[in-house]
Amino acid sequence: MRNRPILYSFRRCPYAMRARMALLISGTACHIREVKLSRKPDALIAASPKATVPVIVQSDGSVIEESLAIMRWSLARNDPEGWLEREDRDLIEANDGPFKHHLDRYKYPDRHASDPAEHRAAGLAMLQLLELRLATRRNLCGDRRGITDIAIFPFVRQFAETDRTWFDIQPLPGVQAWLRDHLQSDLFDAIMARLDPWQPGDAPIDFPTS
Ligand SMILES: N[C@@H](CCC(=O)N[C@@H](CS)C(=O)NCC(=O)O)C(=O)O
Repeated sequence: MRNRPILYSFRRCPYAMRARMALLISGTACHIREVKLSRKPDALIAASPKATVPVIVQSDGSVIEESLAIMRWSLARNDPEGWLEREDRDLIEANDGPFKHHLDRYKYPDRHASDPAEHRAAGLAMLQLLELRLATRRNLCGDRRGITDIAIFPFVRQFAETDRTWFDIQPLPGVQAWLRDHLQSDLFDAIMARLDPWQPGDAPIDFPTS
Protein backbone atom coordinates (compact mmCIF):
# COMPACT_ATOMS: atom_id res chain seq x y z
CA MET A 1 0.00 0.00 0.00
CA ARG A 2 1.76 3.16 -1.20
CA ASN A 3 -0.90 5.56 0.00
CA ARG A 4 -0.62 4.96 3.68
CA PRO A 5 0.07 8.02 5.84
CA ILE A 6 3.63 8.26 7.12
CA LEU A 7 4.01 8.39 10.89
CA TYR A 8 7.20 9.89 12.31
CA SER A 9 7.51 8.47 15.78
CA PHE A 10 9.88 7.80 18.64
CA ARG A 11 9.30 4.67 20.66
CA ARG A 12 9.85 6.16 24.13
CA CYS A 13 8.10 9.51 23.57
CA PRO A 14 4.84 9.73 25.56
CA TYR A 15 3.25 11.97 22.93
CA ALA A 16 4.11 9.45 20.21
CA MET A 17 2.86 6.57 22.38
CA ARG A 18 -0.59 8.08 22.73
CA ALA A 19 -0.76 8.81 19.01
CA ARG A 20 0.28 5.25 18.16
CA MET A 21 -2.40 3.83 20.49
CA ALA A 22 -5.13 5.91 18.84
CA LEU A 23 -3.88 5.00 15.36
CA LEU A 24 -3.86 1.33 16.29
CA ILE A 25 -7.29 1.19 17.95
CA SER A 26 -8.81 3.10 15.03
CA GLY A 27 -7.27 0.72 12.52
CA THR A 28 -5.42 3.54 10.76
CA ALA A 29 -2.65 1.75 8.89
CA CYS A 30 0.53 3.82 8.42
CA HIS A 31 4.12 3.50 7.42
CA ILE A 32 6.13 4.18 10.55
CA ARG A 33 9.48 5.97 10.57
CA GLU A 34 11.36 5.76 13.85
CA VAL A 35 13.15 9.05 14.55
CA LYS A 36 16.38 9.51 16.41
CA LEU A 37 15.80 12.90 18.03
CA SER A 38 19.50 13.78 17.89
CA ARG A 39 19.50 13.20 14.10
CA LYS A 40 16.11 14.20 12.76
CA PRO A 41 15.53 13.28 9.12
CA ASP A 42 15.38 16.13 6.61
CA ALA A 43 12.03 14.79 5.40
CA LEU A 44 10.54 15.30 8.88
CA ILE A 45 11.88 18.85 9.14
CA ALA A 46 10.60 19.64 5.64
CA ALA A 47 7.12 18.36 6.52
CA SER A 48 7.03 19.94 9.97
CA PRO A 49 9.65 22.60 10.69
CA LYS A 50 9.03 22.42 14.45
CA ALA A 51 10.17 18.80 14.09
CA THR A 52 8.65 17.26 17.16
CA VAL A 53 7.24 13.74 17.09
CA PRO A 54 4.69 12.41 16.43
CA VAL A 55 3.90 13.76 12.96
CA ILE A 56 1.58 12.32 10.33
CA VAL A 57 2.12 13.11 6.66
CA GLN A 58 -0.84 12.06 4.54
CA SER A 59 -0.57 10.95 0.93
CA ASP A 60 -1.91 14.35 -0.25
CA GLY A 61 0.94 16.02 1.63
CA SER A 62 -1.16 17.38 4.49
CA VAL A 63 0.52 17.26 7.86
CA ILE A 64 -0.75 16.70 11.41
CA GLU A 65 1.95 17.67 13.86
CA GLU A 66 0.36 17.48 17.31
CA SER A 67 -0.25 14.21 19.12
CA LEU A 68 -3.75 15.13 20.31
CA ALA A 69 -4.70 16.18 16.78
CA ILE A 70 -3.46 12.81 15.49
CA MET A 71 -5.53 11.04 18.15
CA ARG A 72 -8.69 13.01 17.33
CA TRP A 73 -8.16 12.66 13.56
CA SER A 74 -7.74 8.89 13.70
CA LEU A 75 -10.63 8.40 16.16
CA ALA A 76 -12.90 10.60 14.05
CA ARG A 77 -12.28 8.11 11.22
CA ASN A 78 -13.05 5.09 13.39
CA ASP A 79 -13.62 4.89 17.12
CA PRO A 80 -14.53 1.26 17.92
CA GLU A 81 -14.26 1.66 21.71
CA GLY A 82 -15.93 5.10 21.87
CA TRP A 83 -12.80 6.84 23.18
CA LEU A 84 -14.02 10.27 22.07
CA GLU A 85 -17.07 9.89 24.34
CA ARG A 86 -14.66 9.89 27.27
CA GLU A 87 -12.69 13.06 26.66
CA ASP A 88 -11.98 15.42 29.57
CA ARG A 89 -10.19 18.32 27.92
CA ASP A 90 -9.39 20.06 31.22
CA LEU A 91 -7.70 16.96 32.60
CA ILE A 92 -5.66 16.46 29.43
CA GLU A 93 -4.63 20.13 29.50
CA ALA A 94 -3.58 19.82 33.13
CA ASN A 95 -1.47 16.82 32.15
CA ASP A 96 0.14 18.43 29.13
CA GLY A 97 0.74 21.72 30.97
CA PRO A 98 1.48 21.69 34.70
CA PHE A 99 1.99 17.94 35.14
CA LYS A 100 4.49 17.75 32.27
CA HIS A 101 6.23 20.85 33.64
CA HIS A 102 6.72 19.18 37.03
CA LEU A 103 7.59 15.82 35.47
CA ASP A 104 10.45 17.33 33.45
CA ARG A 105 11.82 19.17 36.48
CA TYR A 106 11.56 16.08 38.67
CA LYS A 107 13.08 13.74 36.07
CA TYR A 108 15.80 16.05 34.71
CA PRO A 109 16.86 18.38 37.57
CA ASP A 110 20.29 18.98 36.00
CA ARG A 111 18.77 20.09 32.72
CA HIS A 112 16.38 22.50 34.44
CA ALA A 113 18.43 23.49 37.51
CA SER A 114 15.38 22.43 39.50
CA ASP A 115 14.72 20.93 42.91
CA PRO A 116 13.39 17.42 42.10
CA ALA A 117 11.71 17.01 45.51
CA GLU A 118 9.65 20.15 45.01
CA HIS A 119 8.49 19.06 41.55
CA ARG A 120 7.85 15.49 42.65
CA ALA A 121 5.56 16.84 45.39
CA ALA A 122 3.71 19.05 42.90
CA GLY A 123 3.29 16.08 40.52
CA LEU A 124 2.08 13.92 43.38
CA ALA A 125 -0.56 16.52 44.28
CA MET A 126 -1.88 16.25 40.73
CA LEU A 127 -1.90 12.45 40.88
CA GLN A 128 -3.99 12.72 44.04
CA LEU A 129 -6.67 14.39 41.91
CA LEU A 130 -6.58 11.41 39.55
CA GLU A 131 -6.76 9.12 42.59
CA LEU A 132 -10.09 10.70 43.61
CA ARG A 133 -11.56 9.54 40.32
CA LEU A 134 -9.83 6.18 40.16
CA ALA A 135 -10.90 5.23 43.68
CA THR A 136 -14.40 4.53 42.37
CA ARG A 137 -13.89 3.54 38.73
CA ARG A 138 -11.29 1.79 36.65
CA ASN A 139 -10.60 4.66 34.29
CA LEU A 140 -10.63 8.45 34.44
CA CYS A 141 -13.99 9.01 32.73
CA GLY A 142 -15.78 5.80 33.63
CA ASP A 143 -14.98 2.13 33.79
CA ARG A 144 -13.88 1.80 30.18
CA ARG A 145 -10.72 3.32 28.77
CA GLY A 146 -11.03 6.45 26.68
CA ILE A 147 -8.94 9.16 25.08
CA THR A 148 -8.32 10.82 28.45
CA ASP A 149 -6.66 7.72 29.90
CA ILE A 150 -4.61 7.06 26.80
CA ALA A 151 -3.50 10.69 26.54
CA ILE A 152 -2.36 10.81 30.17
CA PHE A 153 -1.00 7.45 31.26
CA PRO A 154 2.27 7.58 29.24
CA PHE A 155 3.24 10.66 31.27
CA VAL A 156 2.29 9.04 34.58
CA ARG A 157 4.42 6.08 33.48
CA GLN A 158 7.43 8.39 33.15
CA PHE A 159 6.70 9.95 36.52
CA ALA A 160 6.41 6.51 38.15
CA GLU A 161 9.57 5.20 36.53
CA THR A 162 11.69 8.11 37.70
CA ASP A 163 11.77 6.43 41.12
CA ARG A 164 9.67 3.30 41.03
CA THR A 165 10.40 2.35 44.66
CA TRP A 166 9.08 5.70 45.89
CA PHE A 167 6.07 5.66 43.56
CA ASP A 168 5.02 2.19 44.64
CA ILE A 169 4.68 3.17 48.30
CA GLN A 170 2.59 6.29 47.73
CA PRO A 171 -1.06 6.09 48.87
CA LEU A 172 -2.32 5.97 45.28
CA PRO A 173 -3.91 2.51 44.93
CA GLY A 174 -6.30 3.60 42.19
CA VAL A 175 -3.61 5.31 40.12
CA GLN A 176 -1.20 2.40 40.62
CA ALA A 177 -3.80 -0.17 39.48
CA TRP A 178 -4.87 2.02 36.53
CA LEU A 179 -1.27 2.48 35.41
CA ARG A 180 -0.54 -1.22 35.77
CA ASP A 181 -3.64 -2.14 33.71
CA HIS A 182 -2.63 0.16 30.89
CA LEU A 183 1.01 -0.92 30.89
CA GLN A 184 -0.05 -4.58 30.78
CA SER A 185 -2.62 -4.08 28.02
CA ASP A 186 -2.27 -5.74 24.63
CA LEU A 187 -2.66 -2.28 23.13
CA PHE A 188 0.39 -0.88 24.90
CA ASP A 189 2.40 -3.99 24.13
CA ALA A 190 1.54 -3.70 20.44
CA ILE A 191 2.74 -0.11 20.11
CA MET A 192 6.09 -0.64 21.84
CA ALA A 193 7.84 -2.69 19.15
CA ARG A 194 11.52 -1.74 18.78
CA LEU A 195 12.53 -0.30 15.43
CA ASP A 196 15.78 0.95 13.99
CA PRO A 197 15.89 4.66 13.14
CA TRP A 198 14.54 5.33 9.66
CA GLN A 199 16.84 6.44 6.85
CA PRO A 200 15.92 7.61 3.34
CA GLY A 201 15.75 4.62 1.02
CA ASP A 202 14.65 2.18 3.73
CA ALA A 203 11.82 -0.18 2.82
CA PRO A 204 8.49 1.00 4.30
CA ILE A 205 7.59 -0.49 7.70
CA ASP A 206 3.91 -1.09 8.31
CA PHE A 207 2.27 0.19 11.46
CA PRO A 208 0.78 -1.66 13.21
CA THR A 209 3.87 -3.85 12.96
CA SER A 210 3.04 -7.53 12.62
N1 LIG B 1 2.92 19.18 21.61
C1 LIG B 1 3.64 18.14 20.91
C2 LIG B 1 4.84 17.75 21.72
C3 LIG B 1 5.66 16.63 21.11
C4 LIG B 1 7.07 16.57 21.72
O1 LIG B 1 7.52 17.49 22.41
N2 LIG B 1 7.78 15.47 21.44
C5 LIG B 1 9.17 15.40 21.84
C6 LIG B 1 9.64 13.98 22.07
S1 LIG B 1 8.88 13.23 23.49
C7 LIG B 1 10.02 15.95 20.73
O2 LIG B 1 9.80 15.64 19.58
N3 LIG B 1 10.99 16.78 21.07
C8 LIG B 1 11.85 17.38 20.08
C9 LIG B 1 13.28 17.29 20.41
O3 LIG B 1 13.64 16.69 21.44
O4 LIG B 1 14.09 17.79 19.63
C10 LIG B 1 2.70 16.97 20.64
O5 LIG B 1 1.75 16.80 21.42
O6 LIG B 1 2.86 16.24 19.66
